[in-house]
Amino acid sequence: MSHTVVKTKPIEGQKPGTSGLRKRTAVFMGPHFLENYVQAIFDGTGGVAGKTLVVGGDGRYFNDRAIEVILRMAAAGGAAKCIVGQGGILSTPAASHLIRKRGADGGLILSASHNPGGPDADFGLKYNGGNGGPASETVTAEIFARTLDIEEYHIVGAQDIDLGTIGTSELAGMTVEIVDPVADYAALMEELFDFDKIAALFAGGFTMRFDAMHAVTGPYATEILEGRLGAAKGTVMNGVPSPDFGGGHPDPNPIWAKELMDVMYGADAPDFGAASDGDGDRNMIVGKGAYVTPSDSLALLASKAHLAPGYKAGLAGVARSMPTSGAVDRVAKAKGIGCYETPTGWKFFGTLLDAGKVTLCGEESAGTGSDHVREKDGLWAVLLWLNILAETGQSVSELMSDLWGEYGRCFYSRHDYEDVESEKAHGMFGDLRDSLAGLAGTKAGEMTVEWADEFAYDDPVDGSHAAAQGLRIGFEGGGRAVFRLSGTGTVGATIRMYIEQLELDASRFELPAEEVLKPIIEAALELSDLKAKTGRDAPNVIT
Ligand code: G16
Repeated sequence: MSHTVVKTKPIEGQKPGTSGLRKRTAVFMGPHFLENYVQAIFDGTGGVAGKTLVVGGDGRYFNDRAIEVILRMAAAGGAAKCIVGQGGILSTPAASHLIRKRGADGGLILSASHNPGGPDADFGLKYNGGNGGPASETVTAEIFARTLDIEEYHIVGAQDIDLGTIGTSELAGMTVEIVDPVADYAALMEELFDFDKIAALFAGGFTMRFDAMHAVTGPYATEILEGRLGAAKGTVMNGVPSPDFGGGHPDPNPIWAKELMDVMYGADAPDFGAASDGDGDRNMIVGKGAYVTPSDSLALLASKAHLAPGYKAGLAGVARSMPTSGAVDRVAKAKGIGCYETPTGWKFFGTLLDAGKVTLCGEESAGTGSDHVREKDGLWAVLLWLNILAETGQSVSELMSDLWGEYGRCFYSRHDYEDVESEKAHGMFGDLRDSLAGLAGTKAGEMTVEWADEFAYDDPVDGSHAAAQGLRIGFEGGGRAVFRLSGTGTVGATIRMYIEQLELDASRFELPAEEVLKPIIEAALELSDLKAKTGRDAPNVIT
């Protein structure tokens, strides 16, 4: 078998974002692009000689072709073994689990997460370390540095590996093991949750719809919900992964999971609804006519996790990303456990989880997870909800009303301005940053600014410092607005504006969020001058 050393040059645009590298599929398929980035990952992580890697992805267009390239390059680099999900399929949390369970040195996960897939849409590649979590800031910087001075990559010439057949084969001295992508993950879920109790709930007539959005959780949800827990056939909708996600946008929020929302807000709605994203790490929870925000879901799970066997000893602590609402903080305070506020990106939870400081973490961007893996985990969150519903016998709405009654309600919303001209977005951001120091005391509409700052984070475990993690404006009365530039977009810049207001008056809990949040939204738009500076009248997506 030939080992080829291909001379190459750095390619622009290989700076990893919040979660690996995401680009248009056509860019990844361009000459040397994928190969350069894979070589940069290998080199940036100290080479792959003698290592074991987990490889798999969300099944989007180019997934299988890219895996064949990665395998041939890993073989050329002298890797001992690659463990690959059958058909090239591995959800992000399942990959994280497999890395940990097999003691692998790391893994390559092919996904652009919730971004659409297909030849004209998006592709992505991320590296996870031996703890099963996203590469740390330091490793990401090493990989990026390597993309800037790369001169060659290594690849063996070989026939394609048959990804469809479970078993072991050899590729230029490297072992390739094709594994069932679902089995190990499902076994882990059985350890954490009371499957008998949840099965009894379904047997008693409880109904559910899970929208896999034509993405990777289809096979996982079908096996676990319909197979092991006895939920009715048809509980899982859009359950067959397709290379372009059925032409959809596999992002589990009320906008993109409209099909599920229509079911849950329609006549004869089932008791419980949930959805997951492209690579299976995000989740959306919705009861009969009752959407639960990700921030509220995190708070509810933190308050009731002890009802599931895997968490019966209680939680060591909780963590949330900075733009996530403070709902979980109030639960943690009442429980007397630690609560950490980290920058956006799951990687920042890794050190806290590894050090045993937190058990549960979550983000406003529909991610919730625990120390069972080092990624957020969509189906895990759904199963924890099911376990809680089975134990309490309450409905989603009842659980949420009780939570608000106990801790108050954090009204919350996120406005996304997508594909803004990069220069304008950065201009607006820079101006707002410059004005922060003088904002306290400023009046904007009905609101008065109490404080403003730029969020920075010092990791309490490894001491690393992360600067420039979002602009925050706190208002008198406890309201807050946050501005961030997305790290996962593939075109132009995406500005996210997050708005939050804690309400303790129970007579206001049922008010529409838009009404409660309106004065803060207007004040935030005025202070940032977003509309004039970006030329955008309204957000593209409101969640
Ligand atoms: C990724 C990270 C998440 C993070 C999100 C933020 O999500 O894994 O931890 O919250 O990006 O995205 P943005 O920078 O666009 O706000 P995913 O699901 O895309 O991998």
